[in-house]
Amino acid sequence: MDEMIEFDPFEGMSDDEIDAMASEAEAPCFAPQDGSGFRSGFVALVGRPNSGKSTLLNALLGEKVAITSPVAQTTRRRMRGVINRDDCQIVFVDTPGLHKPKDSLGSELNRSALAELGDVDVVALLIDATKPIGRGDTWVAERVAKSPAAKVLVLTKLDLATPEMVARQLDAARELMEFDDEIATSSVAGFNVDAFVDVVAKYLPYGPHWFPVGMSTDATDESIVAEFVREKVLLRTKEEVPHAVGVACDELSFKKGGRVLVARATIYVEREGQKGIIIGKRGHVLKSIGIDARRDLERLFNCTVSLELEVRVKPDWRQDAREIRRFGYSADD
Ligand SMILES: Nc1nc2c(ncn2[C@@H]2O[C@H](COP(=O)(O)OP(=O)(O)OP(=O)(O)O)[C@@H](O)[C@H]2O)c(=O)[nH]1
Ligand SMILES: [Mg+2]
Repeated sequence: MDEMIEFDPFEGMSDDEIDAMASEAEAPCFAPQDGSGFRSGFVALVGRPNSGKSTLLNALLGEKVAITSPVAQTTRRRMRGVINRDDCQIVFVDTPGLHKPKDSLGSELNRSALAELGDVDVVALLIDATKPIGRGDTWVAERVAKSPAAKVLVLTKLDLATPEMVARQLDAARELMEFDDEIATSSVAGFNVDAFVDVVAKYLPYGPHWFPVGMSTDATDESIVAEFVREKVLLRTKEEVPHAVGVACDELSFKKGGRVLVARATIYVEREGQKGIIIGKRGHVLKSIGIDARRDLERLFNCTVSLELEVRVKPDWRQDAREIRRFGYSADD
């Protein structure tokens, strides 16, 4: 018979030392007993179009990374913005506004926003303090309520609302669903933006940095160029035109040791008439789109920007899943 060699992993340890080792093994990672552990996690900003999600993301980051406009469905790409504090790292996810879709693009935008509900630690439901709560909000709240994440009500645009409006809106929002927390903010006035960070930080699990500390967004330089150009189109056109516009950045490079950004982008529309509107008389609309987009890009990239723009027609691209994906507006991107 083979001789058995007995191995005692606790050899030489006292009972107290063994107990201490066992309780250490059970303790969750990064969670010291004194509560000083590092927290990290994901927070989705969701809500109806125009509720102020992207404006809040920019206010949180302290710089303009996401595009914003009064046009519904401004945001088409989910974008992550990262905040680093000594005690936590919070990844905010800006999502497209939830709405009743009219085309394949609209359905894709909804899919993209709804996908976040199951994937984050906190869902922040943004509700505009100045707009009556309606059936659309009920539809959104029903979906948010099903998320396993903590739910925070964020009343937005406080600078535009009277205290009476705020009180009424809070009551109406509380009727929609049960929230774990609530806060009223104004991104424009910078009111309660930091306090919102404090609120969501409480609901994050203990965890590591998910993104390098110097990284404020996961958006590529190409997508930022395309989106900044699209924002300027949204701000200059009306009715159907803003919705029919898709922008692709065809070329981007940094020259002169990073002091100059050279980019080329194409603005796509669905009809010849829309092309004429975007170019304008003697090209003046397109020129001003380029000037304004360049100014914002120079501020963000902190360098000189050379931007070349072109306008093309791509009939009915909003109904074409392949084109939607090519622009980067697909929920799977
Ligand atoms: N006065 C004021 N206006 C705001 C505030 N937050 C957002 N807005 C304005 O509201 C409009 C919509 O803001 P966005 O941040 O683009 O809204 P969104 O929820 O991202 O919209 P979608 O991307 O279409 O879903 C813009 O014209 C913003 O300037 C605020 O705190 N105060
Ligand atoms: Mg937005």
